[in-house]
Amino acid sequence: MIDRIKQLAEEIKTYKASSKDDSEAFRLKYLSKRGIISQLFNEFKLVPPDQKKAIGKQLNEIKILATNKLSELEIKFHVEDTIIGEYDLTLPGESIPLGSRHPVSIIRNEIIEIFSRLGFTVSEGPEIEDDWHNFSALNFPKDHPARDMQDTLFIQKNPDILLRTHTSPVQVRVMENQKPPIRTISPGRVFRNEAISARAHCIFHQVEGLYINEGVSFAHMKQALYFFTREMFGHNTKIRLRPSFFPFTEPSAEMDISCSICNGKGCNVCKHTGWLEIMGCGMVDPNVLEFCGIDPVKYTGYAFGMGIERVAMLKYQINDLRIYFENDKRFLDQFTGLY
Ligand code: 2NL
Repeated sequence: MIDRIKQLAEEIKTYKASSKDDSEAFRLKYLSKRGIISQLFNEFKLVPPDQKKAIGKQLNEIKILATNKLSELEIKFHVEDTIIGEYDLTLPGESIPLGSRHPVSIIRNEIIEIFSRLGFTVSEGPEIEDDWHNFSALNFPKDHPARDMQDTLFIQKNPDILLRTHTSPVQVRVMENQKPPIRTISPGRVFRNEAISARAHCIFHQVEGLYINEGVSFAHMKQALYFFTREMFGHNTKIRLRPSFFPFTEPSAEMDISCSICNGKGCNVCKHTGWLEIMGCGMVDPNVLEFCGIDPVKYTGYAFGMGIERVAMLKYQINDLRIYFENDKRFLDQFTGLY
């Protein structure tokens, strides 16, 4: 048997193939189920035990030899298969252009990423809301103008069902369902009954943030928002807070950032003030905590809200809101490669 294997090894080494058919013939002859090597393995069962070790080794070697030879032949004649007429199928294909991420998504992801570094989680909720979650739990008086048909898109009156006008209702639901400490942001689509212009749209996106714990102060809020600003707009960006009013926070403030276009010197973008308004914020009104089942004596919290389109406008120097919703390829293509 040893001699037959030796002879076979010689045969395999010197096997001459000049086509794919020859290569297939090689496979059938040596490596198929009924091929020579398979037959030898069958005969191996009858080999006396004292010879099994030596012959087994030879057998394994011949099998490896044949397998290697076959793959060599297959690679050699593979080309025949890959050229059809004048087409070489091995050539790389033409690349299919990928789409790009929408600037609103890019900025949203960036905001989420920055606040996640401060321990904020992401909360989401329904776009269709009831009066309680969108207005009443947020301390809006019954006759507040925001509740007006002119500002809010209603789906149903009495009981009122509406398209959320901010993402605060998401945070109302978080407060109703979780115990402090609560540290979350809620990005999402919001709806207002507005005439569409360069500065207003009936659909836009917001990120709101909420931190509730024992001993949370206005100073904590300032530092968190300052950190966010420097990460988002660059480490030399300054902030300032101006007193403001929201039904759901007390005290309330508007935050401005120093104009990144003119470095605060004054230009068209900042209307020669050196400052750009970026978000509203404040300490969560104790009424709101109470409405949502959180003890306002034990806990305090800060909250803030910003428009994503507005942040993107400042960052990318976009001067018309409508362009976000037109999906003009010339606009979208400028964000290729950003995530
Ligand atoms: C703005 C102002 C703000 C909040 C949103 C908030 C949410 C809860 C409780 C208290 Cl549940 N406050 N959100 C607070 C202050 C300002 O947004 O101008 N947004 C574009």
